[in-house]
Amino acid sequence: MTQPFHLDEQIASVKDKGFLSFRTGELPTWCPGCGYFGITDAIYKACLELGLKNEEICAVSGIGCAGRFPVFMNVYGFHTLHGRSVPVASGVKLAREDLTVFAVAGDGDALGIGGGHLPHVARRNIDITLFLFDNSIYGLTKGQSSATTLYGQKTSSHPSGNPDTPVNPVKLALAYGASFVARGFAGDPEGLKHIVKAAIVHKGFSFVHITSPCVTFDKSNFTWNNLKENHSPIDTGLHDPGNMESAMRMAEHERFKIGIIFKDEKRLSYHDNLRQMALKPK
Ligand SMILES: Cc1ncc(C[n+]2csc(CCOP(=O)(O)OP(=O)(O)O)c2C)c(N)n1
Ligand code: SF4
Repeated sequence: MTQPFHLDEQIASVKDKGFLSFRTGELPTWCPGCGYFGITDAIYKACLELGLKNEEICAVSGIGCAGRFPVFMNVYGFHTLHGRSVPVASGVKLAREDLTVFAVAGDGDALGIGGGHLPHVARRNIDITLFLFDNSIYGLTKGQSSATTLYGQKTSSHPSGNPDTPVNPVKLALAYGASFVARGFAGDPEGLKHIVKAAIVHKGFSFVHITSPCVTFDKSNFTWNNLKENHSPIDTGLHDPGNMESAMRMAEHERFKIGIIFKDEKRLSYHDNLRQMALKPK
């Protein structure tokens, strides 16, 4: 487990510099132009604006380029096994309810090898936020097809085209019963910041699907140009995030709408549920 103040001298030099206080002194290992920079920036700023302190946050990741996130955020961190950010983050939250806990995962991490953890964290409504860094490819291992790779897309594992149908991350999260579901875009860090703040504040399991380009291994699908062209904000006058049917329709037909798709504020979080059950006569 990394410690939030392990780079004391470097941290002291960025103290009082707003969101930079969430930045570690580690040099980025991400490729120039990778969408993950914009996501990280949005998360730093959201935490700053919520008034969170470094030692009040724990970021847990799996393995992948996205998995490097805790190395770059000056908070408590776990860089765990591929696919296991959600169960480890759940464990941290169960042991330390006072912490704001993030699970960070790529599309391979969260929806491939780790996909089996999603229904359980959602149905238990454990109060963590999952940031799904979705670049629709395996970045770290050099461009193999992932669970969200487009049908027919040429990748290093499918040079003639991906024969598999991609999963729909938002539809999955809704179907599993996540009490907060939203989509953000790495190219809109300001909009993403607002979504991240709402997700953190939500009491219960928050699922944030973030589309992001892998500039090195995907030259055709999730490119900056394609993503910029296709994304647009949700029309809040037309969509009610309290309405599951409307959220499901959006998940199915509006794959690039950005904003809060679903929110159930009445449902008890896991800890609140336990407390309420303890009060009931035996
Ligand atoms: C159990 C296990 N299986 C496979 C791997 C190899 N591996 C490391 S990262 C990764 C996929 C990375 O893709 P993704 O999760 O989408 O994250 P990205 O690198 O795109 O951010 C794989 C298959 C591993 N480290 N551990
Ligand atoms: S390989 Fe892709 S996902 Fe990984 S750092 Fe480079 S651009 Fe980003």
